[in-house]
Amino acid sequence: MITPVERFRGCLMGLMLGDAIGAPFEGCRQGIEPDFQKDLPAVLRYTDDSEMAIGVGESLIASDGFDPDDMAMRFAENYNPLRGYGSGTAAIINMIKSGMHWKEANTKVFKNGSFGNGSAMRAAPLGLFFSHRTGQLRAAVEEASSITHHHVLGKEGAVLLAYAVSLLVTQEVMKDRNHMIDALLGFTSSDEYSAKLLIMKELIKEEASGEQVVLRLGNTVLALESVPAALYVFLVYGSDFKKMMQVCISLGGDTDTIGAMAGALSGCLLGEQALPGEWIQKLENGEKGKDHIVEIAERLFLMHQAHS
Ligand code: R7I
Ligand code: MG
Ligand code: MG
Repeated sequence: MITPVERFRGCLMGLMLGDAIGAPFEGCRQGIEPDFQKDLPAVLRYTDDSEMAIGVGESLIASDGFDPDDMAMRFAENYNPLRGYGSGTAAIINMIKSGMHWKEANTKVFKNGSFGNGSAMRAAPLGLFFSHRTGQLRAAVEEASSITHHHVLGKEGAVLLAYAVSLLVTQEVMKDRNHMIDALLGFTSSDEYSAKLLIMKELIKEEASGEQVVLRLGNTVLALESVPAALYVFLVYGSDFKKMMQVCISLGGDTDTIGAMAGALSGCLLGEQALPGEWIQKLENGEKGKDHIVEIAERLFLMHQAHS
C-alpha cells in the first residue's frame, strides 16, 4: 500500500531523477541505448526542469496557495543560467529580474507567448497541490504557465501533465492505460492534444517501435510533442522506472524534459521507495538538491491535507 505522502515524495523525486538521468543525452538522436552501469556520471546534476519545479513548489508553500506574482519572483530568484534554460524562458526571466511584470514580459519574445515545454516540465507540484480540487486546477495551471509560456499550446501541455499527476494521486492506481487517456481526453478541449492522445491509443495497441513514437508524437522541446511523448512512455513503461528512463533516452531529442515529466508520473504511481536507490544516492544535494525537493513534497502534502 503506497501512502499519499509517498506518492508526493515519489512524484518530485521522480521528476528530479528523470531530469538528471536524461540531461546528458538531451539533443541526441533517436536509437541510443544507454548502459546505466557505465554511462552514469559520479554526480547526477539536475537542470532547469527541476529548478523551475522547485520554484513552483516553494511558491505554493510560501504563499499558502497559488500566487502568480510570487511564483514569477521565485523563478527569477532561483534562476541559474548554467542549468540549461530554453532561450525564450531565460530572456523572460531576465526581463522579470530587471523589473518588468511577467504579464508584459511573457509576450516579448514570442508574440503569442511560448509553446515550448518549459511550463509542462514544472507543472507536477501544481498537480499534487490541486489533486483534490481539480475544479481549480485548470485555471491555476494555465496562469502559472502564462508567467513564461502564454501560448495556448504551452498552457495546455502544463494542464494535461498536472491533471495526469492529480489522477494518480486521487485514483491511486490507474485501471488501465486507456483509462488515463480517456480521462485526459475528457479534460481537454484542445483539438491538437486530443489528436495526440488518440494517436497514443493506436501506438499502444500496435506496440509501436520507438521510431514510430517519435514520428507520430515527436520528441522535441515543443509542448505538443514532448508532453504526449512523456505520457506515452509513462503509460507503457512507468511501472519500471529504470526501463522507462532507458526508453526516454532512446527516443532522443528532449530527453531530460521527457524524463522529468515521465519521472514525475512514474514516481507518483510507484512512490519514492520504488525509485532506484543507487540513482537517488548519486543525485546532487547542494542547497536545493534532493533533500530540498523531498521537503517541498512533504510540505505540499501537509498543505494539501489542510486544504482538502
Ligand atoms: O520552453 P522552454 O522553457 O524550454 C524548455 C527546454 C527544456 O528542454 C529544458 O530542458 C531546456 O533545455 O529548455 O523555452 P522556450 O524558449 O520558451 O521554448 C523552447 C523553444 O521552442 C524556443 O527556443 C523555440 O525554438 C521554440 N518556440 C517557438 N518557436 C516559434 N514560435 C517556443 N515558442 C515558440 C513560438 O511561439
Ligand atoms: Mg532541462
Ligand atoms: Mg530539456
